[in-house]
Amino acid sequence: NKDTEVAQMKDKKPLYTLKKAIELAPPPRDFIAALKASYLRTGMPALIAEVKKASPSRGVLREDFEPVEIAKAYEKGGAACLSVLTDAKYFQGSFENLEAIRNAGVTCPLLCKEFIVDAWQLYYARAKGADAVLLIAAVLPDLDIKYMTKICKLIGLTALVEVHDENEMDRILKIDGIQLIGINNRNLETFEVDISNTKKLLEGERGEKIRQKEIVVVGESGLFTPDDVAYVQEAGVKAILVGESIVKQKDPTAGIAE
Ligand code: IGP
Repeated sequence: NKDTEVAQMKDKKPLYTLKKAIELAPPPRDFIAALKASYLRTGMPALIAEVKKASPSRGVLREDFEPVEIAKAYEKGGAACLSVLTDAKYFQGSFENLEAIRNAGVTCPLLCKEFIVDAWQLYYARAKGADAVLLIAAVLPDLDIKYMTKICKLIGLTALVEVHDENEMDRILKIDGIQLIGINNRNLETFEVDISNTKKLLEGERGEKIRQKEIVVVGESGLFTPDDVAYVQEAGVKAILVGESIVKQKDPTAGIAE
């Protein structure tokens, strides 16, 4: 599991070496500013395009997977930001992919898509070129979310906090300083996808509070058609996170599949 994996990685790269690397690294790119700029320019939800080879629910999505080529194609195709899977076990991703994309001259801000269970991973992600990280409410207690969002701020990372039900949304809305929330339409336990989840979690008082706090909301998973995008936009999202539908296309510059 992640804890053992992280313990082994920590042994190779203790925190002080990462802190040094971060001091020397180029400044992070502003993930939220890129989303807002894209939304303002197009009037459509900003696209966070995901570089993902495989997933536990769908298996290998693309045999000829070339992460750098896909990232460049996404950027050319108008993505505001990119999400790069680094988890090896379930998604066949890697930090090498993240670094390679960063070093290939891609200018979009990069989200490191990893199961974060330990603050050390935040420093590691930043050292490997990430501009943003994912914090999953389903696996992190409130205190960890608070602590980790503070560290993110200190080291210049944007935290995308992911929720998938009302209870998680309510927990996160009580925490100060959250700027970016992702609503996952996929249930991580059953893998069932239902895009009405985005709408459900933005209704009523919850939506009200999100607008008050000026939190940017990302609709995540299971988006395939322009109708899907219009539906989540109507629900109130300013950005979408799309993997399968675009990674599978012959030409990933073509945007969302019809
Ligand atoms: C993308 P899709 O259905 O377009 O491929 O989904 C993204 O939302 C999904 O990969 C994802 C994910 C996650 C993966 C959302 N949250 C957490 C790993 C871990």
